[in-house]
Amino acid sequence: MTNETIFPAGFLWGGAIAASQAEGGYDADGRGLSTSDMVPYVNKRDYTDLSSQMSPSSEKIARAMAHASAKGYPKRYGIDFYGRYKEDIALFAELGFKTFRMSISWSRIFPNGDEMQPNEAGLRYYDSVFDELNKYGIEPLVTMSHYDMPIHLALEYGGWKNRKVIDLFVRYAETLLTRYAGKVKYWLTFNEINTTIIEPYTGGGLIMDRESRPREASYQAVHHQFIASALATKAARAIDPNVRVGCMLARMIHYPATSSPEDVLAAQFENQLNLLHTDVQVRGAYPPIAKRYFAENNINLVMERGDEEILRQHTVDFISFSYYTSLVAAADPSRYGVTGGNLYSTIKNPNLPVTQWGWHLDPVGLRTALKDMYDRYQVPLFIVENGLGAKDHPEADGSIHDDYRIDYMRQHIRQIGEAVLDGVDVMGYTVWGVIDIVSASTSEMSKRYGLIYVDQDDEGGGTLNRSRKKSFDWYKNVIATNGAEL
Ligand code: BGP
Repeated sequence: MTNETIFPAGFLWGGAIAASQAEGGYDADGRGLSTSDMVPYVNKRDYTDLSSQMSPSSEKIARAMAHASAKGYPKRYGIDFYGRYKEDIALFAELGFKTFRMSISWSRIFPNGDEMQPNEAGLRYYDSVFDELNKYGIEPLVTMSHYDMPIHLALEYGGWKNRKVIDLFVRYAETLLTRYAGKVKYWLTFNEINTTIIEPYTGGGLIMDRESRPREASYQAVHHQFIASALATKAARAIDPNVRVGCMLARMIHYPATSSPEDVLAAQFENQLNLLHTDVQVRGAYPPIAKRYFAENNINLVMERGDEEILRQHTVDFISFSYYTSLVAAADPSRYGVTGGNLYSTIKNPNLPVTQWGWHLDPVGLRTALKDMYDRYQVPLFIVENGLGAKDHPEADGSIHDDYRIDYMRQHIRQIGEAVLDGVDVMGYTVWGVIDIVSASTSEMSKRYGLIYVDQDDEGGGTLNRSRKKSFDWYKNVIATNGAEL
């Protein structure tokens, strides 16, 4: 029996990957080394200490630069989407995708990042990928920078802390917008732009052992990314008026640890700091809270004359965001044995189960996040990342009964439907890691999100063969019924 669907006609169902976690081909056709190529695979890491994994030291980077192969650096080989994109896109078409979220590897287009001319072989590769998607009627949704930038810009310029990188990014963005006008309608500038605050190397190319004032450096970097994003948005409108540009936020919704007014205030503050990034890119200005926060944390932002006008004039058309989990904030996090403050808080929520990686399972939080943001901004919202990282275990016949992933997606899609009934304008949903790819934070393959299994292990061994998990047919039906059958 087909239920009446809640989802609007034209709802953009699909899936998402990132170049640095999927492509491989790290040195193919003139591509330059990227920040993501510097992160080695380290087995049995402490998941609460992601920074050691996601933010390599200068010494680690020097060692990686001298390592002239892909072995031991999972993001250099990914799952060979670079060579197998036609096979993978055929699977996405079989799923019935309306859209496919991917990113462009900046160093494939500008190997060092500061060249005057782009690498034609890199541009040609993405022409082929977009042509393949459009052949199946799948709308590309493209992120310009998803946790990667040419390592040359990190090493020689200091990453996004250097204002000169703005012009280099705008040159890159204009190259993409011009080349792919008519092929790409939906653009995102920076993936999870708030990650520059949480993991400054991953988000902003900052090498933290060179930074004497890390927090100030991170906010200076993200300010430059705000300007770059606004100028890229301005360029988009000039080059191809048919495109729509979105910002992209890791929505990290925080609940108060108790109903005490102090804990409520602490949670509100964390949510304000998170939404600062969408405030700037949607409303066109820093929120009032920023002034006191910067003053109290000795963050002296250097803004140039005209910056405020740029931000005000060139705001985005829609908000895209990732949602995986919810967090807990407390006025005194140390009462819960948490030393690093509330950001990326590890305070446990006693009302919620957790994943194998300790992330709270909270589908209702997605509805809350959607309602909060729509109330605040009244612009269309797009969930471009949501999914369950889990250790999948193939049966003897190779099949994978990932009912846990179906259940996760079913519960979260149900809550999106509730938000639609609440009046929220939701553009679409792209499940994260539609095909197994290298984990961003841990560089593992065993943290699998995919509806498509890839035969590759954490050390890079395996056939790379693709196979459909149980969730593949389930999601195919969700799309075919426009969300009526979950
Ligand atoms: C988001 C990133 C994605 C993806 C996802 C899952 O922050 O935008 O790139 O990796 O997190 O995270 P992980 O792969 O670390 O489990």
